[in-house]
Amino acid sequence: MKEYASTAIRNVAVVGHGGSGKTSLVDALAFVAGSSKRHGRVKDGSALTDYSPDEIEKSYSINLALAYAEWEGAKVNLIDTPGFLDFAGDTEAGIFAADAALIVLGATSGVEVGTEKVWDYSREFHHPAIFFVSMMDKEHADFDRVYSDIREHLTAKAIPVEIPIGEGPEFHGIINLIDRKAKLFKKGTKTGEFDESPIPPELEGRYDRFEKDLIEKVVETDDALMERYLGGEEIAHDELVKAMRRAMAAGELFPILCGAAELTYGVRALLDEIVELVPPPSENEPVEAEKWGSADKVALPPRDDAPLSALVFKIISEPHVGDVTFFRLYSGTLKNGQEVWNAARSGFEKLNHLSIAQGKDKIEVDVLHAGDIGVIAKLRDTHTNDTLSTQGTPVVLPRIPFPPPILHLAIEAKVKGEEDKLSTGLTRLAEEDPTFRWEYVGDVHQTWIRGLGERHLDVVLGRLARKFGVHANILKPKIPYRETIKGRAEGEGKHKKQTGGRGQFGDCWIRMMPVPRGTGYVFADEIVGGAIPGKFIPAVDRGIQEAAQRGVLAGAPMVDFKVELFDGKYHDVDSNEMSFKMAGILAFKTVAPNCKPVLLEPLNDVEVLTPEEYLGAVMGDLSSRRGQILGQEGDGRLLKLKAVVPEAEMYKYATQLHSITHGRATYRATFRTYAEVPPEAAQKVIQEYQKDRKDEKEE
Ligand SMILES: Nc1nc2c(ncn2[C@@H]2O[C@H](COP(=O)(O)OP(=O)(O)OP(=O)(O)O)[C@@H](O)[C@H]2O)c(=O)[nH]1
Ligand SMILES: [Mg+2]
Repeated sequence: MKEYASTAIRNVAVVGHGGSGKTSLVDALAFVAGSSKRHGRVKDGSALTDYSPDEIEKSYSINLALAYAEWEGAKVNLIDTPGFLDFAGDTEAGIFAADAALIVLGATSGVEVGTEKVWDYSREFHHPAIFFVSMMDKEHADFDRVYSDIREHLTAKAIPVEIPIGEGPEFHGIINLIDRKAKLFKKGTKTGEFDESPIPPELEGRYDRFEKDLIEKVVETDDALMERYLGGEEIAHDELVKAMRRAMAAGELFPILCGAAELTYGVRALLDEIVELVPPPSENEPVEAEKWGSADKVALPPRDDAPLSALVFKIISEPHVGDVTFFRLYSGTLKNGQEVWNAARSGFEKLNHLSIAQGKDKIEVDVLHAGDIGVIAKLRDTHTNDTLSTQGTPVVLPRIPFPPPILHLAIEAKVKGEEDKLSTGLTRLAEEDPTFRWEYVGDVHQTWIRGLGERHLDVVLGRLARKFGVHANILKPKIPYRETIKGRAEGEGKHKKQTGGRGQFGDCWIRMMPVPRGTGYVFADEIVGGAIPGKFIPAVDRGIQEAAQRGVLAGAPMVDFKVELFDGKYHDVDSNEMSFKMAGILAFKTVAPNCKPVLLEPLNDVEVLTPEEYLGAVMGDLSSRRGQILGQEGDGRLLKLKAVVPEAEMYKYATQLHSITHGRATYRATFRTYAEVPPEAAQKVIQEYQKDRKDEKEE
């Protein structure tokens, strides 16, 4: 493997809507360049970057994966990312680790929800972007429509630098608008070979229009060029490319190219443009890192002689290999076998078999230069988002902002007794995937898993079965209700037992009343004159707390109430702590039902991001879920709708929202507060609880 200096590297994240042709394009880029020996296909499960067993089974990408194409003296690192929003964590990590985005669109589908998402991500990180309209060979392919889609939905700064010759089954060539040449693909070509020819006469008019648009867009970004252009001067090819490169780096211009990845049409031109237009890491601004253990910042320039810094952006466990760590080197060099320092975990890691990845294949290298992307197997204790540096200059790089989980399901091990295996597996999977979390929710006695969508959680459960041998049943998550009281009352709890010798005796009088929401539980000792000896009073308190774990309506914990213990009786011989605890339990059970108990439910703050056309449908659906609409804000193409919705009504919301908005809307729900359940809904919950209890008793 040749060594590539920082100036000869290009880091490109290949992104786009699900099924837009990213993986096929990555495969074609690596194959056409000669860096990958075989042209794989998603359909056969042989695509370079869809190699995990679940990807092969499902024929879509789940994990980000790496490939490279050596072209014109440069090494183009390609990060293939998944298009489904359920795996947006990897998409975001891939864009973060790259220097530019290659946004793939299907020639028949144009801009879709996923395209909008990746566009937003790439803007968030201020990455230059190239659009590639793929699948030009598909029936109903329409380049002009995709172009106007991009302009309308994403940016007016996008501009074609190529136009197709023929569309759909007639697609057979490309005209480059800068070098005035037509490329006619050789039928049956395996590596995108073409014959160069003059522009076909019937396309000259169309060509002239696009060429003029392109030149005008480019000179607009450069005052000096603009002046010369308006003065009637012809701008030379090299000058245009230079201006375009600068404008692209500054986010002022986004070139559009086209082709058909599966036929390898247009792939050579795309490689040319990537090498020519995407800035190498050596041109990046220094990254601002934190000096470990201090608030000081250090600027790390993308140079070999700068202190070492590398960010781990993905860890995946691969069959026969174990954990493979993907990292982006931001500064300094890395040598095979070198020892590095993980400051956040205070540990050294030895980089044995330092490699780069071509899909699942790992190619060992001697050294990597600043800006390159590499992989390493079997690190001891390094996690996604950790920084590798040296102990002499310990630094922490900016972290990838992974999206938080938006949805949860409850699960149980299918086979009783496998609970430990289940939790071990879930813990490992959560380490591997920063968008996946799990917890045991004591309130409802259920194990909850959280992720970005049903497809995401489905994949996680598939891995749980395959890698850890635990099969799980999916359950409807129970709602963690609470109970509280709205009135006050008082009463007695008397525990008395006479069994032969020494008996048990405890008697207490309590008063219960509500306290403000969020206070929890308050106990006041108001005993005067020793009606209950001081040593027994904490026992009464404990008894009440224990009883309050199961409220009087639906067995939910009771909260936000105060108990005043104001009187009682004791017996010199028979009284003990146990007796007074029992008295406390009985007192709670007697008094609480007389205090106007009510059921509380968790409410969520819900934010839905939706195109305006679906606003009515989204609002209607939220209202039918007892949602209270708080308002809406304009946010460019999308509107942000804010509402408060009971957790109990959120079940399968992701699926419903997807279906009423054709996948165009996304949402985020976060716990807001507990509030009283309206009487009718409360009645249902109480009845269900009582029915369950009856069933349990009968069993
Ligand atoms: N006709 C035609 N089909 C293509 C082309 N490129 C990809 N496809 C097909 O489109 C489907 C999706 O392609 P992928 O490469 O898996 O798309 P992707 O963007 O990686 O999909 P995700 O990873 O799920 O987001 C596959 O069935 C491919 O065979 C193309 O250039 N022409
Ligand atoms: Mg893919």
